[in-house]
Amino acid sequence: MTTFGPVEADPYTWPYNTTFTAADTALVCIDWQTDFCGPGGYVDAMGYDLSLTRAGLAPTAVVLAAARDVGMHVIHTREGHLPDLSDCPPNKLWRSQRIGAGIGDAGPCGRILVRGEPGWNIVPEVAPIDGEVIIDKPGKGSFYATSLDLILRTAGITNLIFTGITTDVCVHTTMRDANDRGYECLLLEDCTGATDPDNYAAALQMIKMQGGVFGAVAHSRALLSALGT
Ligand code: C5J
Repeated sequence: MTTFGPVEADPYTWPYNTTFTAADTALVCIDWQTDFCGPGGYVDAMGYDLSLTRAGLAPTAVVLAAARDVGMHVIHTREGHLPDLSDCPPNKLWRSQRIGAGIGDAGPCGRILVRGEPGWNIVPEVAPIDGEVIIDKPGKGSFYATSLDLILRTAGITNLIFTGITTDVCVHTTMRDANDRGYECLLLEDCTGATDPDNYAAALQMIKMQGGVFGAVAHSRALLSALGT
C-alpha cells in the first residue's frame, strides 16, 4: 500500500501523524447538487450569486480524478427531503418559505430540495461513479440521521479530505462533527465555496484557529503534490 503525505497545509502539515493511505482516507464531496450550485436550484431561488458556490467545481473535478486514480475512498453527500416532507423540520420549512425558496415548492429544477427531483442531483462535473458511497441527509451535517459514521468505521477510514458546498454551512457542520468523532480532517480551500465571500473566509479561519481546532486547510495543489500527481 502506497503511503502519501504529509500535505502542506495551514496551520500544520496534514495529517497530524504525517502519512495517509488510499485505504485509510476518504475524499468527501459535500452537496455538489444543482440545488446549491446550478441555475434554477435552491441557492439560485434564494437570490445568491451562483459563481460563488460554483467556484470550487473545476478544482474538485481534478482532485476527484486523482483520488480515483490512487484508489482512495470517495463519498458523496446530498441534502434533500422525502417527497412528503415528513423529514423536514417545520422551522426549516418556515425559514425557506420566508426567503422565497420554500422546500418542496415547484421550481425550474423540480421541487426544491426534494429527493429524486432534478435539482437534488449532483452536477455532472463531479457526479458519483459506480462503487462510490452516496449519503442522503435531511440536515446540514452528514452524520445526523445517516450511516456515514458506521460506513467510515467499518472501512477503517480515519482521515477525511473535504470538498463541497457550502463552506460555512454543510461543509463546516460536517467537518466539526467529524472532528469531534476523532477523524483527522482537511478542507481544500479552492474546492469549496459559500453564498457569501466573508462567510467563506471566516469559515476557513475558524478551522485554523487554536492550532487547527477542527483540522487543517490546504490548497488542492498541495494534496495533488502529496499524491504525486
Ligand atoms: C445549505 C448546504 N447551505 N449544503 N446547505 O443550506 O450547505
